Amino acid sequence: MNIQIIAIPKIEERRGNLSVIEGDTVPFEIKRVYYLYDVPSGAERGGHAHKNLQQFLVALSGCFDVVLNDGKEEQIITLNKPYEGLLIKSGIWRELQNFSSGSVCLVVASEVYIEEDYIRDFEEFKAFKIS
Ligand code: T46
Repeated sequence: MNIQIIAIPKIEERRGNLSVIEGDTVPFEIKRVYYLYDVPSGAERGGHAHKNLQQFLVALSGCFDVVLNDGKEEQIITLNKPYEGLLIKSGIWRELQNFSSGSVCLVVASEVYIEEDYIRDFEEFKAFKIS
């Protein structure tokens, strides 16, 4: 599947840790950053794929599961470390679930927000994958 776990450099000090995402951390030019927080227990996010967008997801706090589907197979990745992230290339259906209390999901994106880039219907996604 076209995903990858990428380590984020960590600078450890007695006064705490610092991690930085910059140009060479992700394989795309960073155009947008957003984050999911205050996700209620049992709520799910995502439930779509992107035609072009690449994204890098990091659990800045807490943990959650990312269910990925490339049209052929499903894979579940649990994110729970602020010093590693999940690169999701284009054309992959994702659902985010099992958010722990207080969790924060940082998303670093390769493009600005374009609603036309979304495929929000799973049947449409499967048709997109075989076209
Ligand atoms: C993804 C997961 C992890 C904006 O106005 N600008 C933005 O940059 C984004 C991301 C969203 N929005 C609006 C569009 C909707 O009215 O915010 C609302 C919620 O968006 P959405 O339902 O797409 O949110 P999630 O959490 O289901 O999905 C988001 C990303 O859209 C998606 O690409 O992979 O987070």
